Amino acid sequence: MNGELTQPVYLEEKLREVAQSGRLDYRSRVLPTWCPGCGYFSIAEGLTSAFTGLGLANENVVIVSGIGCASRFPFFVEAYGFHTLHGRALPVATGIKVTNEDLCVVVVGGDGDGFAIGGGHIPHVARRNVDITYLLFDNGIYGLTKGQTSPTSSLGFMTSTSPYENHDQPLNPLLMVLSYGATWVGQSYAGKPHHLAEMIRMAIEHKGFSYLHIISPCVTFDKTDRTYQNLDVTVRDLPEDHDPTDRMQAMQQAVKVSRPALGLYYVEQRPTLSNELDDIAKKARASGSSPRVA
Ligand SMILES: Cc1ncc(C[n+]2csc(CCOP(=O)(O)OP(=O)(O)O)c2C)c(N)n1
Ligand code: SF4
Ligand SMILES: [Mg+2]
Repeated sequence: MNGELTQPVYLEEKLREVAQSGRLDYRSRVLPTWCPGCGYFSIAEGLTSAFTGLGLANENVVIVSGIGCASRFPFFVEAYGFHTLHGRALPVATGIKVTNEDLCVVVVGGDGDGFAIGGGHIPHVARRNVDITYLLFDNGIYGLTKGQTSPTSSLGFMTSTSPYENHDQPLNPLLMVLSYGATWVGQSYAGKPHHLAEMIRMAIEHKGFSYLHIISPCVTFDKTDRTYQNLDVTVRDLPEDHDPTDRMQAMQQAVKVSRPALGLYYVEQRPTLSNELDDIAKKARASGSSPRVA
């Protein structure tokens, strides 16, 4: 037997090792209040690993959220944070980014926050290519309010608001965001923490609007559908020959909802909203006159 494997691992040593890795630099003193086993812990770990990998200074990061279990995130990260209103994180994040281009702006929120009450904002950040990262935590349920059916709940799913099974066709967020013109679209899963950390890092590095869909189990209110047990066997990787510069190919993968594919669906470089605003300002200065109003 390999002697090294029999060496005891002491907690103090392990904690020192984690502290030296730099990951704790992005953890605030507020301990997460999520239920034990919630997929969101894995996302928090992925985000702090991504920040460490990118070497981002805490004071250059802003986490913006709406309302929900997912949206408690800013409290747990040592950075600037803005816990806004339900569904309103994206317009606030847009304002932050266009007024201070140097900041790394990350929006976090759940499927209810993003695709129910806040669904009207996503097309506009996508088409305007606002240079922010949107991490959408999809547990297919309203976790914070104790487990109601959400716009991404599966057909047949039973909750307190669909006691005779959900009859509403679920939305397909990946397909929607791809059709809105997002310039970076990917998918990951809370059960694959290394994949998740890498995808978050890539999303933040992208110049423009990056949308990362993260499938995440709500272990308290969903015991039957989006469980680790079920997801571990249904998720798959995107095919090796997938071309992420081809939006149609990305859409063809996005419709395969029974076997969700993980990875980078689509990427494109296009001027950001701030680039366009600079251009408009230049034109306005050059014209020397007030803009014409019809
Ligand atoms: C204007 C408004 N409407 C409704 C609510 C109640 N509410 C709080 S969180 C939430 C849904 C949260 O679900 P989701 O965004 O999926 O987040 P999760 O808790 O699952 O992480 C709702 C409906 C609210 N806070 N404000
Ligand atoms: S209720 Fe669900 S989503 Fe909310 S913290 Fe608990 S397990 Fe996570
Ligand atoms: Mg949810």
